Amino acid sequence: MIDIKNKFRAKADKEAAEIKMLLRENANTPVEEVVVSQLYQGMRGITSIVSEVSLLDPMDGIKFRGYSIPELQEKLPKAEGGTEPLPEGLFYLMLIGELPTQEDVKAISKSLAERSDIPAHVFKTIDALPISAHPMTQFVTGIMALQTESLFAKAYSEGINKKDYWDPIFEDAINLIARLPYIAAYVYNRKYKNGASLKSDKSLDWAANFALLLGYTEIDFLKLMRLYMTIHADHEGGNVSAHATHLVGSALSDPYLSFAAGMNGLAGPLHGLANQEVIKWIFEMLKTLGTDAPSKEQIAQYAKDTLAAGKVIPGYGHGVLRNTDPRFLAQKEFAESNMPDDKLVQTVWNIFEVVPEILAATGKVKNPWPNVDAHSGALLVHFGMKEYEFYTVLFGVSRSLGVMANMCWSRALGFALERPKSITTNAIKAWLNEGAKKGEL
Ligand code: HAX
Repeated sequence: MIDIKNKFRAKADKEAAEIKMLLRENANTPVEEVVVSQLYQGMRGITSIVSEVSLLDPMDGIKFRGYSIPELQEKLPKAEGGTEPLPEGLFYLMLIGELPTQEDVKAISKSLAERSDIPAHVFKTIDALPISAHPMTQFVTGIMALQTESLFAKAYSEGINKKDYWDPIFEDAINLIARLPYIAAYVYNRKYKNGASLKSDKSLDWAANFALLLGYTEIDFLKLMRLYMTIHADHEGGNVSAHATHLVGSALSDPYLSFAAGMNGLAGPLHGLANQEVIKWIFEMLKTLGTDAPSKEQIAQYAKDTLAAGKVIPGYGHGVLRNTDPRFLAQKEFAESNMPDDKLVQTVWNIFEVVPEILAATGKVKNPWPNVDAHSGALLVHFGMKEYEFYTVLFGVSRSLGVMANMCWSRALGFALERPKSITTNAIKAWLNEGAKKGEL
């Protein structure tokens, strides 16, 4: 890991020098016009954050350091006999900006396995919650309890030089990624498996060991976890979980505090919780219709009824994407190879055939196509993981890869405290009146 850390530092130094040059010549170059409606629409489309590790194209979907998901599936190292990329490889790519070798990936897997010990108080803190607490609440509570281990918080209290912030941040980031599967699996076993003890095999890669911790040993589930942990890792910097982590980190809150903030955002139904909402919506539909194989006509009517009741169709739509999410397609391909006859999966595909037209017909939904959450639940149910309230925790474990890689970059580049300007409607009105008087508007 020390080689990877040194390589990261060298890359960050080079990039810091490039940004300095860029700013010397372009500090006051305007980026784009912001219109009044954007202030009221969640800042949609306003370019305001630099996140080096991934970039989202509205039509082509996410690219990690320039590589699309199909390219990653081809180019990232795989486990022996595996068909899916290893998420450690994606982490390396996001962190270093280059495709890793098999050896680089092995070094990360080994380091993660070595760093995965968790102090007992973390589990005791989770145990203080009622078993009925949502898995995301239990997960975030565990992460907060783990904050006692932050090397950055300790170094800061001892007066670390700001040039060295990146070092304990880097260590915290890797330690956190190493430990999250254990916290997640503890929550799963506590809530759904009568507190069964965790079984791990530290010789396995990170995602496969996570599958084992959750009690799943089927080889295809291990493959699914590698794919799942790869495709959910990052979605550029503006989505709620990435942005919240970045924002809180900009106050020099340590990686544990920052990641917990991001996870609280992921737990919202318009963001990561959508993955549980999708399967809940489908299960309710099957129950209402009294069938496990609804026709397209039945699905269409159910979707229309959902809209008429003033609810969203979960798993569809996006703040940036304007096309079918390649993460949906990667999961569809996985299902086509591994479980083409699964009835729930077929229902997901039938929903994909009828819902976009219905959403488009509303005339207001900007993206009627499925996002990542539309497919993931059906794959998990296939392998027996029916406890859908847990799904967002899986998403969260994966998301740590992207937001932690990004946090390493933010501190290594010395990014500033985030502090955008807010404004009142009265101030907007005054400004509009002023402009109208001067004939500028
Ligand atoms: N079902 C019903 N209505 C929808 C819709 C959907 N799937 N998607 C958008 N709309 C509605 C919006 O609620 C909005 O309605 P109002 O004008 O009445 O407020 C209108 O269409 C315009 O919205 P938009 O501009 O197309 O979409 P936004 O950028 O405002 O919102 C959301 C993007 C993802 C929040 C939205 O599409 C949605 O609520 N989808 C369902 C929930 C979901 O799947 N979330 C997960 C998104 C991906 C993600 O973060 N994964 O973790």
